[in-house]
Amino acid sequence: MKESFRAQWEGLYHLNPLKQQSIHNSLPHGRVAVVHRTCFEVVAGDGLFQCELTGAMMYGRGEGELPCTGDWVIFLPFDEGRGIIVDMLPRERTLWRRKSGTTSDRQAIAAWVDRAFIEQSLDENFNPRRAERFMAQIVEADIKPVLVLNKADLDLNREEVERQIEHLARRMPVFFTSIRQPETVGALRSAISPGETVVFVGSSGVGKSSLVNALCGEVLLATSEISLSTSKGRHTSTRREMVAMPGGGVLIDTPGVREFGLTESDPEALAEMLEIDRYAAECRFADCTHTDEPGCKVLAAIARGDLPREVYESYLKLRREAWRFSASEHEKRKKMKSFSGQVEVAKNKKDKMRWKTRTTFKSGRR
Ligand SMILES: Nc1nc2c(ncn2[C@@H]2O[C@H](COP(=O)(O)OP(=O)(O)O)[C@@H](O)[C@H]2O)c(=O)[nH]1
Ligand SMILES: [Mg+2]
Ligand SMILES: [Zn+2]
Repeated sequence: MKESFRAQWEGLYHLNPLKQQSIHNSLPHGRVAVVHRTCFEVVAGDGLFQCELTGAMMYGRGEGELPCTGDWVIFLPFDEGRGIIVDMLPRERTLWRRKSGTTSDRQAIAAWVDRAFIEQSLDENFNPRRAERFMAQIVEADIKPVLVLNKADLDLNREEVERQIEHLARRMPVFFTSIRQPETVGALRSAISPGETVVFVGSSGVGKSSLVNALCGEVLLATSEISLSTSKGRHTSTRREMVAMPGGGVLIDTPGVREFGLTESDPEALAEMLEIDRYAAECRFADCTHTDEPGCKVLAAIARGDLPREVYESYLKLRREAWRFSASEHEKRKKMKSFSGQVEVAKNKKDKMRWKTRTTFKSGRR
């Protein structure tokens, strides 16, 4: 059992040097494979552990700072296959989901990600605008994007699709896949290097879980078909999000993510990603917003038909969103400041009171 476990996770399990920075560095560490409500399944050097959090871990952090799939945690093992998480290593390359539409609250989806596969299916789900949005957020998180267009067996006009993603194909690798065409799955598999962590993002139903299963050559994740069927033969009762692909690579499946807003604002990076910067450099004004200025070369490129209007509109929308987000972050920090200010004032008052009582007491004794 342990042997096969080791073989399966070989390539995933290595020492994370950041562990040394933790005060708990004498304990074992591992990666979170899936988060249940309060239980974290941790993959470690000698097996899988079902872990809970210590009180300090649970209450000392905001929701966005709780361990997510892919995170490295340090845990105290007890019993067979059980443990308590006492610390979490500082995160790198994290993918976030924005929580409730307008606020800037965010929740971590996956951490320590090297590449994100933006998956869409070649039916009504295909949407270059959404792919642009995903690409923008992924690149901002310092993760490399890949576009995976699945269900290539369906007869969507391939040439038309290729025309619509021309600009995206210049920014990231593109794969056309189908779980019914093994050679396409094989091509994607050979693009995944040993030891790298790949997260699958995209709407529900595009075939993320199916593709992860196909890449691994076995049914590790429940797909919508399996979860709908009542067939008893299938054994997918244990939910997983992170799996090891035979021959290398750690794959993280995610449920359909709808709220996937930009969390940082870097209009220049956006301009580069959507190739607005090609024209923007020549605008008459250095601070041109490319909306109504005279001598704007971006607007000229649209008029000439060199820059697709949809891409430009995508750019404006993402830019607005990024600004709105950074504005709300700013608001939040301001509120926090004034709140801690009030706490200070209250504390000073209390100290003074205490001082007063004490002096009265002392003088009373005299
Ligand atoms: N025609 C076709 N159907 C697919 C393909 N990949 C997945 N599906 C089907 O799409 C549905 C959703 O798949 P699932 O993996 O659960 O999608 P997820 O929600 O993204 O994880 C299932 O019925 C799959 O059988 C494909 O390449 N071609
Ligand atoms: Mg799924
Ligand atoms: Zn301009």
